[in-house]
Amino acid sequence: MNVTQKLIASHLVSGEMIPGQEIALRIDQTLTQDSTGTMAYLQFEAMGIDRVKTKRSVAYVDHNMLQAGFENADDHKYIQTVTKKHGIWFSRPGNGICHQVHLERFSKPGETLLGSDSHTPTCGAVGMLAIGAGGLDVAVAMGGGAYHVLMPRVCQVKLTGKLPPMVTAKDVILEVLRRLTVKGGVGKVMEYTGEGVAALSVPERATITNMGAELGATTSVFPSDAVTRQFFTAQGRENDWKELLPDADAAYEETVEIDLSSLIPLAACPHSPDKVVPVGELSGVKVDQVAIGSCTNSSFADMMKVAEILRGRTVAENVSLVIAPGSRQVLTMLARNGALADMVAAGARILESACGPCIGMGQAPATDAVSLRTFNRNFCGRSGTASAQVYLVSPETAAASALAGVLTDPRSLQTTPVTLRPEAFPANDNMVAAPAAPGEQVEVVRGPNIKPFPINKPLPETLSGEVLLKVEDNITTDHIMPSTAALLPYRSNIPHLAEYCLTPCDKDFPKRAKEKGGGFVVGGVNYGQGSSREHAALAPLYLGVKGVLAKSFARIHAANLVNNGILPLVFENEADYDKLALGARITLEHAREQVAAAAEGTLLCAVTEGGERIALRLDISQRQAEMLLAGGLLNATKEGGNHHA
Ligand code: MIC
Ligand code: SF4
Repeated sequence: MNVTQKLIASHLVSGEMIPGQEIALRIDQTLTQDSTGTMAYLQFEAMGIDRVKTKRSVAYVDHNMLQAGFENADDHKYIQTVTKKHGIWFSRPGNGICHQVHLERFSKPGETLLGSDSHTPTCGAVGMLAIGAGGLDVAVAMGGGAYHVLMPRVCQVKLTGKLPPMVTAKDVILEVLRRLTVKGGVGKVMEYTGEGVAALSVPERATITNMGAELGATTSVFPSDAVTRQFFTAQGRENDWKELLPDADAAYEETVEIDLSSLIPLAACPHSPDKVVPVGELSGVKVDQVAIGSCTNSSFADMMKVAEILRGRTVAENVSLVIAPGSRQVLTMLARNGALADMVAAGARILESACGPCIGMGQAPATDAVSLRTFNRNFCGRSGTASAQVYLVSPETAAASALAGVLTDPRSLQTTPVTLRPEAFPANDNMVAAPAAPGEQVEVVRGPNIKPFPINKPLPETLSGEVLLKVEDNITTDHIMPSTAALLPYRSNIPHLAEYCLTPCDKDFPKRAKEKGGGFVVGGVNYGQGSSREHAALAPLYLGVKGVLAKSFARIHAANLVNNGILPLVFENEADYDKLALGARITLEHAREQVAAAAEGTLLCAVTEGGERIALRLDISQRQAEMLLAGGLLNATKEGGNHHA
């Protein structure tokens, strides 16, 4: 078996390990962050379960950090108290970005992790099966329920050779994205193999597994080997380590080969992580902002490489350089060894250890600005400035360009930063609050910003409505439910958020949806790529969206739609996309019968006002059909289903 199969086989609750078939997995650990967590805990409370049943569940506060009003602070208080009550660990604000901290302090080779954030696969770097999902799925897992996912195809990424100086793990994953595109990983686990693996440190592996999310992959995984062991020893957690290697005769459904020694510095151009070109082709492009950090590239080693490049120099006059170390552990190390002083002396603006600019929480670039970021997503508008041009690059390219003021290939620098593998990290979990003892009284504090969330009704006999919006390929959840410093404080207030739903595509969408009493959205391929935010289903639900008709869907978003009773309908003939215009009326007669039959693979038939028949597929399991009939997962559970049993 390969590593992925071993992880799945050891956690299989039901289903067969045949690619494409639904399997149920036992979940050992969960994580949430604050922008999806509030909703996940409201849903967990709605399930009426007293205490989590996982081995470890951790709630992080790292996204909604700007406290421009009471809202974010209120949500933090809610998360802190609700987690204490139900047996969940609470990583306090300032402790760091969920994926970085979880990797450092709680990851465990051989275990499963389900997180309400699409970059949860980061912990695949140490041989975990780490998957991103919607908040409701994570709530179910906290309650001891299995996680349902399609058995993935396992794609081996065979690494040979060693990275040349100034070429980094970021360039490896950018190369994979260049070759496979943002939908190339759908339905797959990317498993890294080959002799090149040993040359990559755990944080380097984590950059690769983290940004594997941008391929649309179910997750990415590295073996747990001697390098992993050294990392665990340095974290003071050697007992948490165990070896996990593929068998010598392990088979894979697909193979991609990468010779590390042939790679060069790469950049993803606006506005997609797969628009990858060599940095050299962009050299000389004037840069206005450089942002270093995020869960992709904020490890101690990344920060040290940046500090070394900056030492004794000054950031170019036309550049604003911001740096956010990924965790308090990283920040502590930089403060102790003086690297922080080097960064500050060079003119860097130091941000707290959090997501920050990656999710538009501050540092929105100027109008038309060019912003270089070491992050993982450069979707249009995500930075908070619609006209900004965001490029994704390695920390080395970012630092070199910050000094030069123009996009610069870091190989032109005199310095040759080395990869650091510290022998001991300062491990201190004093900012992770322990849950209350069973039976101990804890009052859950709910601020006025927390509003009830919408719950769907059972599917009616006839589903009818107009096309409220027609969009193109690769629509992201940042289009469906934008996240900016202004909107993130309302993640527990769906009525407010809904006013902005799909507005980057059409500013009149919410108004139209309400006027028409709901209806349908029509999309292209890979609809809903990007984040795990369930709000991209909850806000449409609030506006009356009954179904989305698309050429194909991103995995997490499709699951979120089903969990909320919205039909993710796939065109059987892609050409039918062209037949549907804005305002066209679509009707699905005998919707309940059709949805029930869809689980067996039967096509659905929708009819337009002009009598045109459109064949649609619903790629759902029996379990999901029941959910859609009931009007979503919470209803299905209440009806006595065993979804969280
Ligand atoms: C993101 O990177 O888009 C986020 C913000 O971390 C999201 C979660 C969210 O929308 O809260 C994700 O990746 O799932
Ligand atoms: Fe935070 Fe950005 Fe990572 Fe999402 S991608 S978890 S916003 S740092």
